[in-house]
Amino acid sequence: MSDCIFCKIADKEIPSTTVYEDDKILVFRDASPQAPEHVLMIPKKHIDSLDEAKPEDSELFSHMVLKVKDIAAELGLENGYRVVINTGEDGQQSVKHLHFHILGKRKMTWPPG
Ligand code: DGP
Repeated sequence: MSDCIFCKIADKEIPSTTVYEDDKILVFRDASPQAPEHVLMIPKKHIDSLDEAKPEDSELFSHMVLKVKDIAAELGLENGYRVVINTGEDGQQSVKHLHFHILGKRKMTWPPG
């Protein structure tokens, strides 16, 4: 999508700090970190949100979920971490390109705000 900021990050039109990359996904540091470690995992393919998940993307989604623990290990999150997928208006999703927040290096609270 030409006007999508995360597509532009995936295409390297907008710079970001890459933590991990392969042919399907990019992991980069969040510009507004909410924890000492805060990265975003995105599919390179544009998908608006989790609400748009389709069966044909099941391989991509399993790849993303299974990569989380590798990223967490690389970031040194051996004490635990939180994965957040804000979805839609009530979920406070501000960027309409599916992304997993991976946050760590502090004790999280519950319930979320
Ligand atoms: P959400 O509110 O769940 O849609 O999260 C969007 C996140 O994206 C938010 O934590 C800030 C981050 N973000 C927005 N624009 C940029 C950007 O241009 N670069 C980076 N690295 N992060 C961004």
